[in-house]
Amino acid sequence: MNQTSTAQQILTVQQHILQEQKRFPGASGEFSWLLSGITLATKLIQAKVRRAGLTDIIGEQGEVNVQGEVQQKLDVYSNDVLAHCLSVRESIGVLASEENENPIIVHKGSENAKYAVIFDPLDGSSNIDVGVSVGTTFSIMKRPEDAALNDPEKWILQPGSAQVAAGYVVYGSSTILVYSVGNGVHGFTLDPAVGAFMLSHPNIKMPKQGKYYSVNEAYRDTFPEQYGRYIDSLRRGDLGKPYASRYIGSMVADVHRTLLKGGVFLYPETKSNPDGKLRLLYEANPIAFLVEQAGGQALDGTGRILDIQPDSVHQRTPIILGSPTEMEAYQSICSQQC
Ligand code: AHM
Ligand code: MG
Repeated sequence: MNQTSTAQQILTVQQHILQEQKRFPGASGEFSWLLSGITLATKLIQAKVRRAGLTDIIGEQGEVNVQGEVQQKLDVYSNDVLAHCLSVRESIGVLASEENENPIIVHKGSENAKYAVIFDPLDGSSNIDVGVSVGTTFSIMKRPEDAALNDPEKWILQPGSAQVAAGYVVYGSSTILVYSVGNGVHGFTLDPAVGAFMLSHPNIKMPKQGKYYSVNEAYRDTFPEQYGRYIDSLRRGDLGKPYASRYIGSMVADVHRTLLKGGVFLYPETKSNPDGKLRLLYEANPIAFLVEQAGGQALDGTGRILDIQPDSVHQRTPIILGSPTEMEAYQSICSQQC
């Protein structure tokens, strides 16, 4: 390989975002500056995650968040870092996080503030103490024209189809950022030697069919009935071969595998979580946006996740997402009884 072809293959996420931005006439650069806040924060988070166990950062913070869950120290650190890196971006007017009860207004009064960023700073954080992958998810909404600066809920209570960008970072055996601005899905691997996210997975498309289903099967008896029949059908091999199961218990990691390898991931209603466990605005919506952009589908059991009109910041939703073949099979079972 000569030097020119090597250089042509090197594309950082910042360069990619700038290229994407050129598609929007009159783009000022503020959107790429906004996204660079996310890439900077997630690099700082991954550095902390990589050192968990070496510093006094694993374990519980001693507080309970708005969901009634015990906050881990890394939840708090990740939330603070994202809030800091994003609140210095002038184009952002509202921040909302899994870890904060209410959305935060930033740059109050600035007409330049036109985006809301909604995030889960460290999803799956209860896995940190045992060295399992965790992740960050983010969703970006544009301020509706009729939304006042001091009405942050109106900025963020929009259906997922209104997202202008969404993505996640998985802190796994490597650190990978996956994002979309509605023009395909692109993945970047952090090169730790240079501290930059490099394009490693251009234009991700889900395989038409995979070989895994991903669900917490311990709750199966409390799922709505169609899910049991669906899982049985996958195990029997009705789609051509019997499926195997993979479940990490960290949504970002389970979804990342499903995006790359195909298959299906589901977290339906259960007895202890009758509305599902995953949160619509900062978990289901960004993931559904990416899955659809990659050629898959994401449903709440019957309807499209991205069509749900939210009514509260932390509302939950059941979810089933996956490759075309698995989702068609689910819908066919559902059409008989759902
Ligand atoms: P969290 O946001 O409090 O970390 O919880 C969300 C996580 C997801 O990452 C994962 O899919 C799910 O909880 C696992 O739940 P369960 O242990 O019930 O299977
Ligand atoms: Mg979460």
